[in-house]
Amino acid sequence: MTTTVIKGGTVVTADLTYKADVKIEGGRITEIGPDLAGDTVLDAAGCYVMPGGIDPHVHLEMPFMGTYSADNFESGTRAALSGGTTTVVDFCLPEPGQSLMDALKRWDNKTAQASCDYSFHMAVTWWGEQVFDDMAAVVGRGINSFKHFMAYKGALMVNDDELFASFTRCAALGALPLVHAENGDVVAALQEKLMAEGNTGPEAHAYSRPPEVEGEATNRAIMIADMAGVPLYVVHASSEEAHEAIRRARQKGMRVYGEPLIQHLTLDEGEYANPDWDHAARRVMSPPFRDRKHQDSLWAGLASGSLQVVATDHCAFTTAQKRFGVGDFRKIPNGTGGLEDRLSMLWTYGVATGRLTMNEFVAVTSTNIAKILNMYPKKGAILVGSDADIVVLDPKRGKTITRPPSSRRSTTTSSRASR
Ligand code: DUC
Ligand code: ZN
Ligand code: ZN
Ligand code: ZN
Repeated sequence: MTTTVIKGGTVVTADLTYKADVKIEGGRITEIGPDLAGDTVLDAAGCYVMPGGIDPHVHLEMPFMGTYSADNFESGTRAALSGGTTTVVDFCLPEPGQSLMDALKRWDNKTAQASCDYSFHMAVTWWGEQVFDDMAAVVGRGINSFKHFMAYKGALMVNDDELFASFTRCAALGALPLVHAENGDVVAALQEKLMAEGNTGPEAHAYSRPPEVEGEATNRAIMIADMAGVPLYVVHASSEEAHEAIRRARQKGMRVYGEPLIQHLTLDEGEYANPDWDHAARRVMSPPFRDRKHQDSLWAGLASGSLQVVATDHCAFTTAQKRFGVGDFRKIPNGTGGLEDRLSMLWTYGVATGRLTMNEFVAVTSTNIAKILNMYPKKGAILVGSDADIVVLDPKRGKTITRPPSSRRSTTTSSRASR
């Protein structure tokens, strides 16, 4: 078998930074050390050699809000690879009444064109005996994480009795429940009120989902998980209220994990104040972007370890799809992209600004989620025997992403203390 050596670079893992060559054979790392030889030699002098990124939260070709998210497994995984993400985890979404295994067949059929590694979480979108039984079969397929939506009333949302039943089932199966934590009843009521008052534009999307809606649901999910005796993973934690709930639970010794998105770390609510409808609508996602105080809380959580993972919730829609919601913000498909840019954005706004160390960068983009999802040390590590899913990052040739001038000033920027 031919061998490849990544030569002269600095290996950066979640724990260590050291100079070494890395030898690869048959898709695995076979040797790490000085002066290695191989059939192909890749010059990594001046570069960092890190475990490939894992994005545990993507929606590729997802049926949602009357349409399908625009990136499929072909374009989405290509974007992932070109940005240094070598594994993505998508969400299999059964329709109401559909068996989980039937939904999984449908999701299996979507992946033929995938060019990076992938896995699935299973969503529990309804509850019944069939779901209870299917959950064991899903775990038998190697899928050990179950997502629950506490929002999207009348569509994906499950109620507290269903949450408790499913979390209890997860506990019995040794599986990990995930939650999209927003109070869907309150969101629906606020949406109606805003529409009745004539607030129909994209900014009303943010007004309908204030941080309290997220904080309440995060606390509730944590308490329900505690009663069911199961760990909990909170996807797209976007606010200080959600972070506080997670932090408090962890201080009490509970295994609760929090996942901020790169979008919430770098974009704020001022995006919705942009007078260009398309600009604001392209940024409509749930939870919405927040003011800077929430961003600072999320960055602090990543540095201190109370938050563990940076993901994207990649769920891209075209401008034409976003325009379904002209005149009614409730119909704007929720979602933004990020799969290609997560690592470079986190490097630029995290490592280069001193908010995160390089080792923390590796931890939150790869190693921590590999451990949480039982992929470690096959993934998330530079170790002999690990998959050769490797990113070579050249800090001198960083990708530069700037905001368009029209969005540079936000309503909250001026009040932010300079760092
Ligand atoms: N939020 C989004 O913005 N899009 C996909 C699903 C979700 O929860
Ligand atoms: Zn969600
Ligand atoms: Zn999502
Ligand atoms: Zn691989």
